[in-house]
Amino acid sequence: MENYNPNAIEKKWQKHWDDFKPFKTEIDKNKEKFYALIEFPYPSGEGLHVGHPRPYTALDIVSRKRRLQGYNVLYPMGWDAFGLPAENYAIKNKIHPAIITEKNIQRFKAQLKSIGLSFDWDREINTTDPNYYKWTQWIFIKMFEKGLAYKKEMPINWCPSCKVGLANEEVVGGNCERCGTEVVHKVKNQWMLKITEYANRLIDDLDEVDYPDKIKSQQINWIGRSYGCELNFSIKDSEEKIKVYTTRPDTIFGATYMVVAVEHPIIENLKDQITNLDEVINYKKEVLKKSEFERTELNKDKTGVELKGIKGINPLTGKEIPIYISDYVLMTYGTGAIMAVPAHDTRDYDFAKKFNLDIVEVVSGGDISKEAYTNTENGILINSGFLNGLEVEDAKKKIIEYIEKNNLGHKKTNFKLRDWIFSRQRYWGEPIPLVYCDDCGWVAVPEEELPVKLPDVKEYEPTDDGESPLAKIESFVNTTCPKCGKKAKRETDTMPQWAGSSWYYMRYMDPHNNNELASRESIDYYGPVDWYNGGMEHTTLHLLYSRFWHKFLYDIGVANTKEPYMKRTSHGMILGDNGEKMSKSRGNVINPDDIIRDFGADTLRTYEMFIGDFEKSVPWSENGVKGCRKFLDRVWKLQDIVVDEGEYSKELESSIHKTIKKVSNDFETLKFNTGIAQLMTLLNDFLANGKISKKDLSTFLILLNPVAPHITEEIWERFKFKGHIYEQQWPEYDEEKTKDEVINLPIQVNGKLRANIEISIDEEEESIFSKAISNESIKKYVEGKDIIKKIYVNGKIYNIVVK
Ligand code: ANZ
Ligand code: ZN
Repeated sequence: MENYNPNAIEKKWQKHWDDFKPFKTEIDKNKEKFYALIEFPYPSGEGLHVGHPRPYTALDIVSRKRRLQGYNVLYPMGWDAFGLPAENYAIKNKIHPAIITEKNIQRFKAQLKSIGLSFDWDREINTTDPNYYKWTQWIFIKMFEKGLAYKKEMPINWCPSCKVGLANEEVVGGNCERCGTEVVHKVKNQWMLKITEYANRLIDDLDEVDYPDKIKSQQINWIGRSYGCELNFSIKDSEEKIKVYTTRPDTIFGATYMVVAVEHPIIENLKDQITNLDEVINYKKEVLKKSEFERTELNKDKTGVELKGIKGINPLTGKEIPIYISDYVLMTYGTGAIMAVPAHDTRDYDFAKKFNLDIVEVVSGGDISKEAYTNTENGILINSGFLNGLEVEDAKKKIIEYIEKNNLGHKKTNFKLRDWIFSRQRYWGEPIPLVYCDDCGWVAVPEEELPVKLPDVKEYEPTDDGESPLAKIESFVNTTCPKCGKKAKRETDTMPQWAGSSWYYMRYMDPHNNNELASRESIDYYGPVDWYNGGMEHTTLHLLYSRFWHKFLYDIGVANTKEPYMKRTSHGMILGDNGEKMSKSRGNVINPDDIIRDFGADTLRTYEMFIGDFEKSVPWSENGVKGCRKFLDRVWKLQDIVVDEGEYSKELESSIHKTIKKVSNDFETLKFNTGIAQLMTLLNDFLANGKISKKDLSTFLILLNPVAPHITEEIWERFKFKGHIYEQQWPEYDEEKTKDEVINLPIQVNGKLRANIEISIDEEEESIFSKAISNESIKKYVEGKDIIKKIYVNGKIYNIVVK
């Protein structure tokens, strides 16, 4: 028999799958559906890197296995193709982004096909296709009609390098998520989406889905729901009041000063009473230069200025307390003002130390001479009048009752989440489908006129003042008002990159529909996504955004479930062989094309799944690749030892049933590596046995097929088994036969055989030893003697040496 030659085999099967489309999905109500989804890629100019196939192969394995188990599997692929890189390339090379994007897509697609992924290519989508973004625009208009899209002048995060506004989610540590440049604030008129309206549901509905805890808690923290109360502090000799937001009303007796944000209106309102107004204004100017990130950094030196000439009054102690402005209080959260409780809040503590302010302990249990006592769960209230002696939770209830009864304030839930800044001043995105009319205001483009297509432009360069390149195209900008017919102007901002991906999973269900984003029938059948794998970095971006859009689509009767994705998993990164992130500059990038050329796609797939824990980051290893290729070489050799027709070979039966069980289980629980290891063990058993039945072989091939689809189909065909593997059934196992086998183990004492005892094949040495020495025929040789050595040859013999 000739050697294993993956290149020839793999091309042959890829062509076969292209021609016969065994992975094409149609609605079939007699079959249970399974919808597997992986995050569709941005088709960059660099092509695929070895990180991409890891999640793709993982869900390909699950999909192939589920098909064999009788499910109707939807496993689609497409392109998230709007975005800055194509546009930046266009600026540099004066080539239209659509042309570059198309070229990149063709390359990506060829690469994906060369890996043998079982996508239903007839459902391919592309977010930059007008037939697709027509529906992205349609959803936006629905949101606009429901008041969820609104335009607002506000300071936004602005990346001076990308010349584009960013959403909060796109700012990481004060820097642009994309290019790392420090973000500045710029006041701009922006389209906003009211994601905050969904804040509670975005937290509460997480109970319904199977996501890793880490993802759930990251979303929950990002949304940042907190329960507290708003309450008014009077100002001495003034009608003005300052409303504060606190989550710790129980600590109110310890509020020894107040802080308001530098933007707080009280400064303007009481400017005649404030005696150090110049100092205040200067400080404000300094603070406004800083980013929100810098302002709220925990470990920095505290700064601030007292508003001299005015005093607040603590409504519970009746004491006059000073009022400060400081950068650590933000105007954008709560009420923009706080009651400061230095004994129990770290930032207040640092501030009080610096400005020599009173620190009054109101919950006992800490040592406030050293630091603020913040984790007061088990504390007891002190120095707090009628709250004294209570535990924190009880004190909260009692004080809120008091506050509400005395009209000082009321309970309040707050969120950290802000509305989604949805405008981008760039070319390569979906045009926002609205028109401005002097008489009618903002008017939606009528549905019949969608999509609003991106016009051709010559200059893609955004302007420094933050105007989209579209603003320069008169023929695009000037239009008529859909309502009154008068002259009107189009919106020239485009949507952010996250728009198209916020609903793409739905389009896959019915990708060619020209009348609806997807038919009711297809949504009812395929929805929701059963298993969605994607990057951890999208937890508070795409994953959150798409859950929001889905909930909106649910509210307007398009979606049929509250949540889009029933289960979410996340893969670790593949690092360079030096353990660092793969990057051009480090020179450690591995190109999957090279691996496929030198070792074959099946080796690449096997290796990417065998490389380590799916959820962990792991370094690439050339030796690991070679090892997987060797495994497949040995699989190929199985052909030489097939001897007869019959059922499972008696000697191998138990191994086979165990393998079916383990592989079936491991492929569903992200343990692809141990599943493959089990297949390697079974292969060893086969080769050690020296001969196998056709039934042994066919079962092995089906089990390995999801991981290595080409070689297994090829061997299947060579043995003239019926049809193709993709038409077979996943094997079943017999629980009884997976039980550990019992063997008779010869026991020697000082090298002489004295007994045989029954043990199970996996039995621990310790247990074998105690069985052996309590055996009657062994006892007499060891009793009263010193045991100086024990030698166990796994499953073969046990020798005890005594003196
Ligand atoms: C008094 C207090 C005592 C507070 C105490 C905390 C601990 P979360 O949980 O994140 O919602 N705060 C309120 N508005 C603020 C603003 N605009 N800028 C900065 N800080 C603000 O945090 C709520 C707490 O953060 C509030 O409760 C308030 O300080 C502060 F032992 O009030 B607290
Ligand atoms: Zn009009």
